[in-house]
Amino acid sequence: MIDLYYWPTPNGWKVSIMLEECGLEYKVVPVDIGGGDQFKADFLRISPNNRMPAIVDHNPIEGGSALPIFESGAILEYLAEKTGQFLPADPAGKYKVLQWVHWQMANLGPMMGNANHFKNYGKNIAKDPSQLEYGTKRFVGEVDRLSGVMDAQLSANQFLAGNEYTIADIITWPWAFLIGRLIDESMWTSFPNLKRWVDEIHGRPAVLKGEKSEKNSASANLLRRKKKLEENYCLIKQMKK
Ligand SMILES: N[C@@H](CCC(=O)N[C@@H](CS)C(=O)NCC(=O)O)C(=O)O
Repeated sequence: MIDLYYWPTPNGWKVSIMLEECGLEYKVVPVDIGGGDQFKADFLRISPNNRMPAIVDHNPIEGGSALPIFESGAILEYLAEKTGQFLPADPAGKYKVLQWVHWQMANLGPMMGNANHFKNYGKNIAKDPSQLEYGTKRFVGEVDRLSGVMDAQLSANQFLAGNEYTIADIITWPWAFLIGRLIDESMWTSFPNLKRWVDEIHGRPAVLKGEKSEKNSASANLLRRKKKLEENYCLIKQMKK
């Protein structure tokens, strides 16, 4: 059994989609990042950078004690190695895929996160809206450039790392899927190959399940509500003392 420390965001979906694709059994442990769960000592022991997703594999590849892993790139590589799926074993094939995995981790994810911060989230934080202008221009511009990089690659290949669906696609899709929402839905017309790939992957049953299955959102919400009830119950008990 694998514990998935999760909250429904693009970085969380990468791992829920991978677990669904691999057919692995997992239990969702909600990390309510709006409520501060990522700073709790128990979680920091698993993920010292106070970010989800993270996993704990109770049956690690080579046996032994439970194995915690943080950072979605490392998690996907580990699950691919564990199951022998979505990552070729031969070095040439493997690094063809891993270079795109690292590309996503260092480029698309951070640039989209920052673009979203300056364009949307920052409005609630910055006192002066002009403080957001340069950041918005810089990071939205980067997302546009990166969309072009993917579009060019996908004009010559069915998938990001060639003709096979791999962890490069699984790790990139949850962010790429949201580019239109972040910039403008009209951007898709400039990147038809990217759009073709986004739609094709969205049609995969495991992607649909990983992205918004009952399993993830319902159990995350249920567990969150249960936790709140327990916390409230503790509060009431303390107040009565
Ligand atoms: N590079 C990390 C990024 C993870 C990340 O940024 N997670 C965000 C949610 S999408 C988070 O946990 N944020 C909590 C916080 O900022 O305190 C990965 O890919 O695993």
